[in-house]
Amino acid sequence: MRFLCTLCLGVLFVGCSGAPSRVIPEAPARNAAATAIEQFDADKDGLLSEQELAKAPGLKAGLKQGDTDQDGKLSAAEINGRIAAWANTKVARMQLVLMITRHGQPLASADVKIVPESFLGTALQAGAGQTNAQGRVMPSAPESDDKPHGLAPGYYRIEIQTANGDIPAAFNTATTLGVEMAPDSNILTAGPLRIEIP
Ligand SMILES: [Ca+2]
Ligand SMILES: [Ca+2]
Repeated sequence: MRFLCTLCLGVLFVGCSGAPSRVIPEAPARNAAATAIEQFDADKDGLLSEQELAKAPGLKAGLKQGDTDQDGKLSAAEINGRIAAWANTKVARMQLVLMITRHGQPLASADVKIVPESFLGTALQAGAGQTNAQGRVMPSAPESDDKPHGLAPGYYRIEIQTANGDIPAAFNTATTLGVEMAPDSNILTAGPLRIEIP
């Protein structure tokens, strides 16, 4: 059934098998939105522009989804709106499927880290995984009885590295890649997130 859900939706919602969803305490810090503004609002207008969000690729990935007044920027209220939306879904963890290619070919055996944006606090756990021969990976945070495979809703940075360390910094130490893990994320509902490394 889990497999079927993945097929149908591209994104697996915990609880889609009909079992009651459980809310896991991987919740963002209460002051997360204010911290984000504090960290990234370089011009001090109280809003985060696309340019300012270059330093927070996870949040930037959620710009379109969170920008309810459509001014091209995120306010603290808009970020709080997304955090509330994550909580309202009562989804504990969701699956992220990545397809990674380099020079157009599947990138096998690459280590992938999915790191929560630091302003979210310490409750969210980072995910990890390694690509298979097809360049596919479904990273997961550490699992336990009440924490199934996958990632809690949130804003995450994506870091990709290989054993010989030859992947450009824009894909790892200075990553420009991010994702908003949310059931209504327009990135995730489109299917696997495809990443091409030059
Ligand atoms: Ca600003
Ligand atoms: Ca806005």
